Amino acid sequence: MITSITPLGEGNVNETYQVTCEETLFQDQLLPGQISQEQLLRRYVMQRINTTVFPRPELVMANINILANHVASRPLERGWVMPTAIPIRHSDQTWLEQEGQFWRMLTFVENAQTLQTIGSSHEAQQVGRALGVFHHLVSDIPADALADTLPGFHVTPGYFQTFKDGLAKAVATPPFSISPELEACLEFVDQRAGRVDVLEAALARGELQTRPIHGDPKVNNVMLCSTSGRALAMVDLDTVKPGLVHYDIGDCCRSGCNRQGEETEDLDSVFFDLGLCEAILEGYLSAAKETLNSHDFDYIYDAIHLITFELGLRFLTDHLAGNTYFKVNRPAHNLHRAKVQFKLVESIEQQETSIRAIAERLRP
Ligand code: GN1
Ligand code: MG
Repeated sequence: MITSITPLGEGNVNETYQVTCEETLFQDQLLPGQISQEQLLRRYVMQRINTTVFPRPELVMANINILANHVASRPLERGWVMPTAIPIRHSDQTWLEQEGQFWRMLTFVENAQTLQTIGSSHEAQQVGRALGVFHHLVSDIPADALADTLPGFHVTPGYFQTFKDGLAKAVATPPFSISPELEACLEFVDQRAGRVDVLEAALARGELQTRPIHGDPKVNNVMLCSTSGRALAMVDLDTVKPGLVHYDIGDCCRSGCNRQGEETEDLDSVFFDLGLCEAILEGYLSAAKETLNSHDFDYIYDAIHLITFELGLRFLTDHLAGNTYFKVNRPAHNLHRAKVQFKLVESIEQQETSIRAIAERLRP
């Protein structure tokens, strides 16, 4: 019996709910120590997939099932959990389409919590380690076994082209005026146009390879044990697909090293925290070092810089398009989000030498 359905998380794309069910278990189904009524409450994560963003949600579910089958066949790190999809009653199908809407239910990671921002280097280590464990775990899934659920997702030159097209369209659609705030953002982007293909060019030269990636390893997609603080799971598996692990490494640092968080109003206080960066990378490499080669280390700085710029560009593009992709709570929300990311980009650029030195120090 369902006892409650409440909104969950801070996602910008899907709609997420926590569903609590009271389940009657027979004596032989109880786990050791499970005796009270309270412990028979079971939680699930129910989501309505945003089909504008994910036009083929059945491929998203297929990828999640590939992960589930993959991890079922191997020993996992102590306590590590991979969320799995719950099939609908009397079927193998793990989603339900009703009135044109796409719903699915996932297992809930118990005794765990997420952080919105990182407060200590121990937390940073664990967030980095979570991504490392995840990459290590999926590193032997052939990249082409996974569907590309979002073609173009994290291919920065593609986002740059979409931005240019969107800007041209907005300019040609009256009434359009460029505020000084927008002007500054456009100039900022223009100055960095020559760097958008740094990772894709390395891929084309064969220095980097396509592998399974998480696609959205930001801080609040890592579940940490509520008692020990140890990383237990990476959630939000919708963007798992073939790609460059660099976008993941960069995104984890982008998100984790911004102590103010993506939604801060206080632009002046935004900076990239070098100490947290070192701890995230240390944690990451403690689990994933053997999946990386020497070229991979060469591009760590570029990855951090590029994904931060890319997210700013995506917010800016959505602002120009009238906020059709990311959920917003005010018309200029995406413009402000873009400015936060661009502030972070500036801080990353100012610390380029130090970030490169950290990557060198951690090279095996
Ligand atoms: C979106 O919906 P959410 O919050 O999990 C976005 C990510 C961005 C993130 C920024 C599919 O993720 O790429 O990094 O917002 N996901 C998609 O907060 O576009
Ligand atoms: Mg996400």
